[in-house]
Amino acid sequence: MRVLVTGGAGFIGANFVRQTLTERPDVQVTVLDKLTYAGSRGSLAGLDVELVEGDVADRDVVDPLVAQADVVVHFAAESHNDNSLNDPWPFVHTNIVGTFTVLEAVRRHGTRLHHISTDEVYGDLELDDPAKFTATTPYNPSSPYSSTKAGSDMLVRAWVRSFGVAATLSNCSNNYGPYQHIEKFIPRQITNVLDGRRPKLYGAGLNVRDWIHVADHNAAVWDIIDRGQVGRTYLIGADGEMSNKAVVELVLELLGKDPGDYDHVADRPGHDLRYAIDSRPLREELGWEPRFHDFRAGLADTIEWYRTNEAWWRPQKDAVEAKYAATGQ
Ligand code: NAD
Ligand code: TDX
Repeated sequence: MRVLVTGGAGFIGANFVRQTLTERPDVQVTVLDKLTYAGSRGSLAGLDVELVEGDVADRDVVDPLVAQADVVVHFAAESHNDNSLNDPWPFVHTNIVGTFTVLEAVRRHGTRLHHISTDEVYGDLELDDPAKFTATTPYNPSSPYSSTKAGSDMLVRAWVRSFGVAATLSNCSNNYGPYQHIEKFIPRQITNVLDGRRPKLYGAGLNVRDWIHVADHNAAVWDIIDRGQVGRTYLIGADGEMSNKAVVELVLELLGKDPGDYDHVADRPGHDLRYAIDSRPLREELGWEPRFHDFRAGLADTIEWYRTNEAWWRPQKDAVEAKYAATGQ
């Protein structure tokens, strides 16, 4: 099987490629990635993959790659909410125009597509709401990032219905694990502590995220490609709800520091309060189960990865922190 992975030099995509090559020797992987600030050749180092450097919104690049593939797994996106508040245009370009470009190519060539999306398309929940997001929760995105992901999902659904494109979709909760860019919450705090800086919590830190290990997300993606129903949306989550405050305190504790040794900084404008995924259909229909049940153990492994892979993140650290400092974060 020939798989084209867009955004395969980013966090989840690179883990997907690594996992696929380890677990599926019959799969040949080509990565299409623009190598933006978020993509890195180093994340694919030592792997037997073809890396094509190009823009997923460029038809001339995308079309011949899709023509050669049996399946396209579309991870490529601008992915960081804070960046989308500072400059939304790349989000419209990559997330909307890029997904349109992929859809037109799979339509022309009859290629199977799996579209990767986020739980943020559903907006947020109150802290005490017993409800969780399901595939029928109305879309209500809050940020330029989540609204462009919502737009991309709508395009995929329309291309399935109007043109018979063979696509599945998944909306996953917050991922953690190796190779995550240090602009994101967990790796930012880990590398802050490793670098002798204090972790930074937005606002009071009561916001809740539903954490899942990246390996569990990617295992679910393969289950959907293998056994999912075309046209369906699957929600991926591992019942990992935790407040940001609790996560920061755990990072500090696991690194042997005082759990209170962090700063409260400016809150994110429009900050979603809580996300929570009901993943029962994925579990009951496709038999998926997360392997990383213990967040503490998964986080300890992740900390160890950042400790032993400083060369991967160190060159970015000062610039990332300078950018945050400019917005009081
Ligand atoms: P990331 O920012 O780490 O990686 C994105 C990759 O896409 C990078 O390698 C980047 O170079 C590439 N890219 C960006 N613009 C491109 C373009 N125009 N053409 C080609 N490549 C381009 O993001 P991530 O966290 O790995 O997220 C991957 C996907 O998963 C995204 O679609 C995101 O919406 C979705 N998702 C992420 C999470 C999460 O917690 N990180 C959760 C749910 C869904
Ligand atoms: O320094 C920080 N301090 C802090 O308190 C940072 C960077 C974040 N936060 C908070 C904001 C969020 O409540 O932590 C939480 C997680 O923040 P991010 O890592 O920026 O993730 P989030 O905005 O929840 O979005 C992530 O999950 C869904 C991914 O970045 C998205 O791509 C994905 O769709």
